Amino acid sequence: MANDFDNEDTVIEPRVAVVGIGGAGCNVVNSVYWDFASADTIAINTDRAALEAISADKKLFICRNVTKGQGTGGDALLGRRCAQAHMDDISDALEGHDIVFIVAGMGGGTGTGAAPVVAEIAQRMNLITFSIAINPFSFESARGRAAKGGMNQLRAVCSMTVSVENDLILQNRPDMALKDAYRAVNRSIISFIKRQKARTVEAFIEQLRHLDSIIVDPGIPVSTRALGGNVMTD
Ligand SMILES: Nc1nc2c(ncn2[C@@H]2O[C@H](COP(=O)(O)OP(=O)(O)OP(=O)(O)O)[C@@H](O)[C@H]2O)c(=O)[nH]1
Ligand SMILES: [Mg+2]
Repeated sequence: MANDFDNEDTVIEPRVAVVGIGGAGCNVVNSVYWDFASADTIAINTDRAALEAISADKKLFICRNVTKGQGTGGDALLGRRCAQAHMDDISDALEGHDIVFIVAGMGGGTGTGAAPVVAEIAQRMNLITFSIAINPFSFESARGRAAKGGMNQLRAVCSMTVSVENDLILQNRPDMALKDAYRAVNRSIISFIKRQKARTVEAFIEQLRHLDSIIVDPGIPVSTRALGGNVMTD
């Protein structure tokens, strides 16, 4: 049976999700939501009010029986437990996507604790997963050690993890207000996501185009979500 790629007009669009975790991650997702339409946005937080204040295609309030909905107060173990208590909701939200960008600020409790859990779920679902970890300003010295721990955990589960330094923005503009500094860093994260998304989508489509020339063992499942159909395996 000929596959869909015999027809050059076939449109293949892998589905992309940007997942923000905790305050910083959700702020980035909010900007992505208003900035470009070609990615689904998923916001995850233990803080109900913060989640309500932002826009996203899907919001996951992860606090069931763990916090009172007011964040973790910087407790990364609590953030991890919250994500673990909602693993099914997280995989349901990721379902149907092919490429995922996970964004979280390190040093607080939710992003630091929950982002590695989300990255692990995405990897287990065989999604192409990028993690973007925002390192706190060095003046937030108490958060440095927790941030390092979160970053190491993220790297251990997701090889495509990049770190973004909040500090860098203040090197050129030391008197910038914190709010503006956050915005500037978030803008550069969004540019990175756009560029990386374009590259990854292109590579993804190219690989799918050549699927018919790849010998696949019968019985080995091949992800064909983006095809919207089945690929023959013999
Ligand atoms: N670039 C950027 N950094 C941010 C932003 N908001 C917070 N941060 C940084 O991210 C770190 C973690 O903060 P949050 O994301 O608010 O923490 P959280 O994950 O919500 O954790 P808890 O509130 O403790 O549960 C902070 O120490 C800041 O340095 C933002 O909008 N942009
Ligand atoms: Mg928070």
